[in-house]
Amino acid sequence: MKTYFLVLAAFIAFAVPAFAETFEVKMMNRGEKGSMVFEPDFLHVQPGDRVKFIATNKSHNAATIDGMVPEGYPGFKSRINEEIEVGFDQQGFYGIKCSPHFGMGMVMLIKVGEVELPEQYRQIDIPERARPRMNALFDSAAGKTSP
Ligand SMILES: [Cu+2]
Repeated sequence: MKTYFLVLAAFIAFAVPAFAETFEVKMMNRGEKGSMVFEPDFLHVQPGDRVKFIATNKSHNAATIDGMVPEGYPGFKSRINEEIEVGFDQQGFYGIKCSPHFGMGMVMLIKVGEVELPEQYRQIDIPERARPRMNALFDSAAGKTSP
């Protein structure tokens, strides 16, 4: 039984990257975790997967946070109210903000592949109200709590 499970787990691990998925993230004025949120605010995807940012409510965008992207990644920034789809080919962690509501804590985190959170991400200077949400996301990404 145990051997069977391990074989099955190995099969799934190899099989998954073959099917690129597209995930949807809503940009909302109010969600389950309060006001000005990405929902969900944490995604674990595989290289090649895509994330579509949906303008559920107006006046939001999605942009990478400076210093919270893998080395060499140029970053992205959508226009306000724009619905964009971003492909994530490079493994690593991507901190995402809504530019107008960064100061109100509108952030999310995307983990691509099987990687450890770089410790320097916790040192990046972000607005005071974004800090507790980001720290919670870092902790859940590190497996300390569930998102
Ligand atoms: Cu916003």
